[in-house]
Formats: sequence, structure tokens, C-alpha cells
Amino acid sequence: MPFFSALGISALNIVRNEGASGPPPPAGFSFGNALKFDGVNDYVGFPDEPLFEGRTTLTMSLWVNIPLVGGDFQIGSRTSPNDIFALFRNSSNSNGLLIINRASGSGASSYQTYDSTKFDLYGEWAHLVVVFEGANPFQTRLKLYINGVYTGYNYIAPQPSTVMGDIDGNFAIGAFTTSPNYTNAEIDEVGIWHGILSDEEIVSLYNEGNGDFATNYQPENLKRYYRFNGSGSDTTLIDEGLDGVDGTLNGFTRPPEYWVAHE
Ligand SMILES: [Ca+2]
Ligand SMILES: [Ca+2]
Repeated sequence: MPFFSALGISALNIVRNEGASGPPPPAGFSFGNALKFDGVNDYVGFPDEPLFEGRTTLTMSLWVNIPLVGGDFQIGSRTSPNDIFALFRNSSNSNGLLIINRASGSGASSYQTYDSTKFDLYGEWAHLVVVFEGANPFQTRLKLYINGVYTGYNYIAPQPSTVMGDIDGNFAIGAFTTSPNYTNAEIDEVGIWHGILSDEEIVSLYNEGNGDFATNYQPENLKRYYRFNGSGSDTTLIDEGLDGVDGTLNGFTRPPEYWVAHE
């Protein structure tokens, strides 16, 4: 083969393949599909596997696209009477504020709210990250990041336990399984870490709106990672995190398509 034929893109590909000693490098990040919730009865349920119970640190990241009018969304767990870890917006309650709710035990109604001026990204994709710092010295601090920007924190009062209770059996994306408040929005790229991502890691994960693989950040702590890249009539939400706990779609029917392009 003449030397000149080794120039050019195709020749470079040949050289790379010949030199590869392991599996090919992963494809570049793409949002691919997202899941569109109808606001009527759609949600993703999960088996009762350890996720929140006993946690003193947690990071939850997701992308959400809430329609301009009437869009609600929820992700998290809630058990009766009042053990909660959830991020949600509910237009019929709490004046439609974006809320992180962390409570433990009856009567410990404790949550952090953000007014609409801090979340006005309707009809477009927004990246939300909640960090829970339960251990001292943070004293059950909740932090919120919107599109990579740290918006502040609150200490919860009255202070519930620094350790989350057993709410894993009710973990759902799109609804509280104990009081639905169904989601009318698109959701994508949900990651849950047993640990605290740094400001720098969260900015990098957001990547100026282009996203990045959650597996690139503290993969040793990434318990759940849902990429929402199903299609057609798929009713399983595949977990690419350490736990491998898939979710089951409930209430989704076609048409219209519920797996939609994230664009
Ligand atoms: Ca996706
Ligand atoms: Ca439905």
C-alpha cells in the first residue's frame, strides 16, 4: 500500500482499529430520547431497593422541560405520614413554586422553596440538581442548582433526622405514589449519587446546556442513572448506574409517542 493512501479520515480509522487493544471508545454524549409524561396518569415506579434509606448525603440530577402552561413534575419518594425526599413543582399547591421537600416523621413538615423568579424556564430544557448534606457540619442542608448555577440553600427547621428514613418503596419519577400529582413535562438524564457532587462537577455535568454522561462524575457513587433512551412501546426505564434497578412505566399509552426526541 503506497504511503499516500494512509492519509485521510478513512486511513486514520484503519490505524485506530488496528491499534485498539480493548473495546471501542464509547460514543459521544447525546441526549437521545426523553420521556413525555401526560399529566393524567403517567409515572415510572421502582421496586423497593435501597436508595434513600440511611443516607446522609445524596445528589440528584435531572433535565426537565415543563410546558409554559400547567406543567408540573415530581421525582422522589413519599410515605405516610410524612417521610419525604422529593423535588417537585405543583401548580395546584404551594402556588406552583419549585420545591425540595425533605421531611422525616409525622409533623416534621420541612421544606425549601424557590419562587418563580428563580425558576422561569418553561418550554425549554432546564438542568436541576439537588444536593442533600445531612451530616454535620451541614445539618440537613439542601442545595439547589439550576443550569449549573448554585441558587442557594436552606437549613431545614424543625430539623428532621440527618439520616433519611425508609422511603425507598415509594420512589417514583413523575408522581408521588401515595398522592399522585401527576407530571406534565418531559424528563431526561436522571442521576442519583450517594455522595455530594462539587460545584465544579455540577457545572461540568451541565456543560453549557449540552449535558454530559453522569458516569463521568464520581462513578463509584453513581447508584442510579436513567438515560431515558427507550423507544416505541418500551415500558422499562433502564438503570445504567451501579444498582441496576430498572423502572416500570405505568399509564403510558400510544399515540401520541411517549418516548420523544430530547430537542
Ligand atoms: Ca435521554
Ligand atoms: Ca397516560
